[in-house]
Amino acid sequence: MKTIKIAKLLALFMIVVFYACSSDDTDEGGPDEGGNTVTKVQAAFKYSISESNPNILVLENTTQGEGEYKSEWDFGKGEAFVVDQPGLDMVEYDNAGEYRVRLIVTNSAGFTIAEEVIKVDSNGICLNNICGSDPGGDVASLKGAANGFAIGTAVQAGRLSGKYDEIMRADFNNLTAEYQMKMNIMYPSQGNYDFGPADEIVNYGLSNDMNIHGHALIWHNATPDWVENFSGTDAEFEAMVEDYITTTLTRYKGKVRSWDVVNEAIEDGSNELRNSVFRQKMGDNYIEKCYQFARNADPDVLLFYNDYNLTFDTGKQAAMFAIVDNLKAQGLIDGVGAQMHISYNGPTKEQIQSVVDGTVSRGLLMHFAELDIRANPEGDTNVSALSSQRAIAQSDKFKEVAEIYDAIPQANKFALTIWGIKDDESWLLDFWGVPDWPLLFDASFNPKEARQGFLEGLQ
Ligand code: 9MR
Repeated sequence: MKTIKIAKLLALFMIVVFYACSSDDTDEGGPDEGGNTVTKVQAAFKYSISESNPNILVLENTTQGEGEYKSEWDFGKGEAFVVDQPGLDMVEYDNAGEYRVRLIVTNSAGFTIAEEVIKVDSNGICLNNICGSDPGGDVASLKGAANGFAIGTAVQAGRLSGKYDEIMRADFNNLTAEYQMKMNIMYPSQGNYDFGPADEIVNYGLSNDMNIHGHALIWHNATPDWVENFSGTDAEFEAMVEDYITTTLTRYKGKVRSWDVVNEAIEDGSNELRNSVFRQKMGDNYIEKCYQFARNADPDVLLFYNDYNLTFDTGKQAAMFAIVDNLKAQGLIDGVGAQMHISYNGPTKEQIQSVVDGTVSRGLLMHFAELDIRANPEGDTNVSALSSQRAIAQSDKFKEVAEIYDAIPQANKFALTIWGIKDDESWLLDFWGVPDWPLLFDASFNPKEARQGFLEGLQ
């Protein structure tokens, strides 16, 4: 079993190749000694993790340029630059931390830089920058079993200690605030931001080597009253939204890895854009405006569009991809969040796969967000406990979802997020008003069969 796992992991290391992003200085080039115009050479490199040693980064200089130029590496360790050698360069990272790897290419016109940040943990270089995974090892933890993607949970600032803390540190490496990073909480009255609970969550996550997924900047269901009843002009409204997005993203720059910028913009039934206050005041293109504000505020943060019922509702899925394609054409989106509020008996595997396929074919990151699996979707009010039959069916569905996610190409993997820790605190209980047990842990924090199924699906 373990041999198979290791072989699978090695295969994975071979396919995962990362392309460094490039930047250059402002110099546009100039004449060489012969009077010919020389242009700068654009630095470019790929990297992968060594098949034989997870602490070794394998670098390939893929720069292509005319004439004389020099390539030098900065491995991000605070050491002198190293001149690039023909063939692959190997560099070992033995200490946990974050390293900025840069390739600097210089000619007579100036220099350009390609760079990539890598993360290292006790298991070596983190695949896809997701630390805490050790899929080749004997894994009992969810995050440890996941191949190059994060396992997330929804979290609240009041639930960061005791058993919550114990479970989160053991199983999860990605956090989404369940409600405290939404506009009604972070911007309760005009001109007064309150980032207290959000800060607690972000700081907790960062001090435990977890990624933070910001959720959700613009959502019609978490818009404060003062915004719903905004008293200024439309131009003032838009300036206020820009200030809100800019202030929030600037505060969490380098801390929050990704944001749901607009959440659930599609109207139920019609699949038209919801007529939210944002649309009314900023116009039909309010979505792209919000993503542009986010991109401007933090060009490095990953931007997602997040919505529900994208699996079985093909009309809604098409409407979502239309929004996403428009954003993508302008370079304003990095990923799709498909909320997975599902049931033990549906949607089908094929329906779930369809949203994956659409996302992968567009070259975007896939987030399975907000996963919970209803065990009582019939709404039976007479059931008082989760039957063993339903527990198994639910566990099988968790396993299926994990398997579907695990099979996504590495370059499109991001995170699979469970919407809460324990059954009795799921939002679904209030929402449907019937008994249910939709999560991985029971009311006493005991792992359920669902957790076992999910773990097996990841392995
Ligand atoms: O589960 C969340 C609940 O605790 C909050 O009170 C509510 C309002 O902020 O949001 C719930 O989460 C929602 C998520 O943010 C977006 N998709 C639907 C989720 C359930 O309503």
